[in-house]
Amino acid sequence: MTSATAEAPAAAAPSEGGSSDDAPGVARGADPDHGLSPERLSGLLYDMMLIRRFEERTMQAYQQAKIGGFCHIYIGQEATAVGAIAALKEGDPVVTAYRDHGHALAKGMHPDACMAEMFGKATGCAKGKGGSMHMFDKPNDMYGGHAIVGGQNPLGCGLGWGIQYTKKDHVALCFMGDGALNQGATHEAMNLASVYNLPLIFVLENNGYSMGTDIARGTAMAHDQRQRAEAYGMRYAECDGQDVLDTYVTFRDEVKRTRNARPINYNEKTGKRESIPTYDVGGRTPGPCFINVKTYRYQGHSMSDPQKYRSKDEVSGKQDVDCINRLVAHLIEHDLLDQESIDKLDAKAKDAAKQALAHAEAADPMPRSELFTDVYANPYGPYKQGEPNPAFAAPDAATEAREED
Ligand SMILES: Cc1ncc(C[n+]2csc(CCOP(=O)(O)OP(=O)(O)O)c2C)c(N)n1
Ligand SMILES: [Mg+2]
Repeated sequence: MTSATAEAPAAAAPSEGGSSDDAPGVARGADPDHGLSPERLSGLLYDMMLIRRFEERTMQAYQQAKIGGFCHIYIGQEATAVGAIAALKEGDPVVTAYRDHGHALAKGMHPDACMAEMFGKATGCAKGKGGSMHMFDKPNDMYGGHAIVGGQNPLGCGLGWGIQYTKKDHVALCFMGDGALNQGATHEAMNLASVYNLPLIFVLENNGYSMGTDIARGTAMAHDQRQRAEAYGMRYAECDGQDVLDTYVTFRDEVKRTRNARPINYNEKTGKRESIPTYDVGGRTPGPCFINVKTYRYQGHSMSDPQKYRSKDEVSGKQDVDCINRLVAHLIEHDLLDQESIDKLDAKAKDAAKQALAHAEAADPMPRSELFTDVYANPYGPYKQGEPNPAFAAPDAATEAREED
């Protein structure tokens, strides 16, 4: 979770700016606990278990038609959100795409609010108006959940710029899928982040597919994303997204490098740039960064996907290096956690998921009076600024009760 951030221990750091030649993996010569306390190691495991158990319940509820609309399952990718977000400190903002339940939970959203949102209930994080793709949680600095592919990337720039403008020492994480790589908005955002030297990390959740399209079919130079980052004068790193410790260590180091990004050649007094910035292929330290996380989703693109584009063997091969099993094996091998404690964590995650489902089922639906709130500054629409549009006026209690009959 976001709040407890480990101080960077003597790290088996990836080389400056990362390197595709580094063999990613937990065994980079560092201590097996990577300087993390037993509580923090248990926290990483629990957060991944919670996402998995929560989404198992989500799939069940979807199949029973209790959840409507599109629903994209994150199972398999848990180590990405958990490892990356564990490297943040409280107040560091996150924005992501529509496959967002894992990020929301890792950022500290209550599972009840997350499940109720999918059920369209009043206690959902967005009062049930956003659904699965729009998990938003301002108190935990989770800025959504965005359905337009690549649409979150300019928003990530906005978060980074806001941090810089208000002179806070935060870092923004902007997650995107590989399908977003070729969107115009992504290139615009990467360019701006570099020109302004924003405290922003673009996180490529590279699960190899954009719906049913293999990354290599739709993305030029898919095998070498370093060049994309370097084209914008940005640092580049990559990690094994099925290994939460490798992901954590990579983000810990890059977050540290990015946190102090400041405007380049900017005169505080005149408010002007005094000279034209120069760029290196390795990017600036501190400055924005692009991290390529190699991961994999086990389920289909959404809840309705016959998955004809990949073989069962391919999926089971990836499940063999599952992020949860891998951390469990690592913790046991190095005597960092015993089996009994691990079983307790899983039982706790199962209980939390079961409770979230029970909460969502029992919660009240969003009342009709909320239909036009949080949509426009003028709650009844942009038709006549400052005056409620009578056609959309909230019904009185008697009308609402009649309509429910
Ligand atoms: C601008 C835009 N174009 C097309 C779509 C339809 N669409 C929804 S999801 C998706 C695939 C995106 O894949 P990726 O970014 O790799 O994310 P993943 O599903 O793998 O998490 C597409 C093309 C969309 N939502 N927005
Ligand atoms: Mg993808």
